[in-house]
Amino acid sequence: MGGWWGRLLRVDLSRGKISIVEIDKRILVDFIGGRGLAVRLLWDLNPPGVDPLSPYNTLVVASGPLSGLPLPSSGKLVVASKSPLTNGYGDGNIGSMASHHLKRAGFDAIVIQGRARKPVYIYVENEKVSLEPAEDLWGLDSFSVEDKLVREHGRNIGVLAIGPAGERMVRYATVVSQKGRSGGRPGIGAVMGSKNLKAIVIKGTLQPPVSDMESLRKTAEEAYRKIMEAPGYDYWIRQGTMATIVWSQQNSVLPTMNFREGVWEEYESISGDLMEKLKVDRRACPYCNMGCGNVVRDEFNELSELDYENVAMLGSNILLGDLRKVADLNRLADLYGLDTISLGNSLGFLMEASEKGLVKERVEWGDYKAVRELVEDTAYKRGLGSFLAEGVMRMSASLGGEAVDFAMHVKGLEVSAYDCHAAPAMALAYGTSSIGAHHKDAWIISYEVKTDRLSYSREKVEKLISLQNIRGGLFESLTVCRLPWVELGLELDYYLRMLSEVTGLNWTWDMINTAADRIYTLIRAYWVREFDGWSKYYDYPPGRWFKHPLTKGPYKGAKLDPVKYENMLQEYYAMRGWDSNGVPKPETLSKLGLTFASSVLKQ
Ligand code: PTT
Ligand code: SF4
Repeated sequence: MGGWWGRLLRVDLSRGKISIVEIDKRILVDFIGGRGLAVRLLWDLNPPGVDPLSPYNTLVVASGPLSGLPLPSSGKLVVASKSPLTNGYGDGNIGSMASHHLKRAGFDAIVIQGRARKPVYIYVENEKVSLEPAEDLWGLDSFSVEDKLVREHGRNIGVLAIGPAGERMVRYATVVSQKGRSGGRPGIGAVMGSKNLKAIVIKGTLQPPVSDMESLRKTAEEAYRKIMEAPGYDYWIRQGTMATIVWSQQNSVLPTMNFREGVWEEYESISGDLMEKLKVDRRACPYCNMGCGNVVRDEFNELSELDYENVAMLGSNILLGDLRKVADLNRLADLYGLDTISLGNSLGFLMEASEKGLVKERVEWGDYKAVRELVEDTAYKRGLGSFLAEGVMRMSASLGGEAVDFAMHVKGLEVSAYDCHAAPAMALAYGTSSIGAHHKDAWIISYEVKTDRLSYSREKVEKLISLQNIRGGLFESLTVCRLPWVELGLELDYYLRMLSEVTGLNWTWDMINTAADRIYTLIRAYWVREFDGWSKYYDYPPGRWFKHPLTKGPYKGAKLDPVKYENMLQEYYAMRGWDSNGVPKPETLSKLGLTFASSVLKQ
């Protein structure tokens, strides 16, 4: 069978022990790879209730069956662990040569446990694996680390690294690669830091196993061509995700003033059109012919790679209407290894708390100079930065009272850049996402704006689950970029074909949907296992969207209805086979081959 090596690289940093272990191919078929494989490994290897920042937490770096092969946008990988931000399952997806090299080194995933006594990095060259001293790298920003490692090992490597924020275990520290790709929003960079692990360097030269190379080559050629011939291709190449600023403004979902509003009069000051004028280069993840990395010159003439989420969260959400300044904050976030979405939320929360007199410090909306210092202080956990480094759930808990309502998070993960006052299905998508309030599992907002926008219909719940299965299940397990499908309409059947040609198995949509259900349900079981007193209220979006109506724009007066939201949530649970508290039922676990989770959930 092609697609998987059936081998994991295990590294115990406490003992300095490195081993290669076989993994049952049945598990690989059932969980596909990436996120699916990661949650299965975390379930097995992590002791229940483990402290995410302790040596006993496991960090997984996982590829998928299409990784390492020249297929459309296949150069991504998943980093996953128990999250120090949410205390539940956490992962992120990074476009990096590390994906190519991991697969070509002969491994499906790397599993890292323990804590090194002194800073180290892991060096993998096919089967030759070593722990290398990293005292001279500790303290460096994520760009300089990569530069240094490239000087040491040559250009033909993949690097995953942390910056100062990961070292100091900021709860939303990320893993960074290639100076502008960053993943692991729920603090996967902090987990690396807690292990004294500064970087992972991978060089792989093997040919991944493929069942039918000739057919695969033809399918890939056809798919690449389809992408380039898509009507939206030229516009995508110009703007990439930055086109979403205007779209969000038009649809009243642009996060503004800590998600108080969904429109902003100054949106043109951060728009995709303006970005085009500042654009000096375009970058792409490996194997991608859609290259959406928009590189601009920032306030200090430095290069910064912009995406919608970064610009909305560090622009409209904190009322900073100057794209070069926003680009500077974005570059700092990459250098330090801070998630821009959680950072933008934490800053917005602080500004609102300051405006309301809930903190003694004064931080004005849009005050670039103050924010710039605060970003650095957050990465280094200095002064007010130590407060920001905790994320909005903990910041609001320490202030108490009304602050809890305007802390924009679900399960501790800050909300990504779509306002939901007038978008009930998107609110449910955040509520039931597998890592907290992230849009990656279901960007249902694009469907919602085209249908009966304010309804809480059953169709929306069905659509949500099908999107979660494709985006959060299929793409996160294949570890392939979803944007050729989302943005340019590449038919999903191409992925089915490629998966069949690589593995030699006859994949059907039934098999994919069952695997996706299995993955989603095991992730839910993992959350329930880790939370004493789990309840459905963890699946509720922030209080603001229920209590504070929009005061501007086409949806002025809109807010969510708690009774209708609860009905929608119950419909969602019923469709997934979970009980009225969102806990998977024993028969659902059994149907999905997850009976091993049953006894744990019963406890
Ligand atoms: C992703 C989240 C996103 S989603 C964005 S912008 W987006 C932010 N990017 C950050 C960044 O940059 N620097 C930083 N310091 N923090 C950042 N936080 C935010 O992280 C990203 C692209 C994008 S750009 C999107 S939508 C798609 N996401 C995919 C996904 O999740 N899965 C998948 N199979 N394909 C995807 N394709 C697209 O990839 P997280 P990347 Mg990212 C700089 O990491 O944790 O998953 O959160 O990975 O390689 O940068 O590509 O408008
Ligand atoms: Fe990377 Fe963009 Fe290509 Fe996706 S579309 S693989 S995010 S460059």
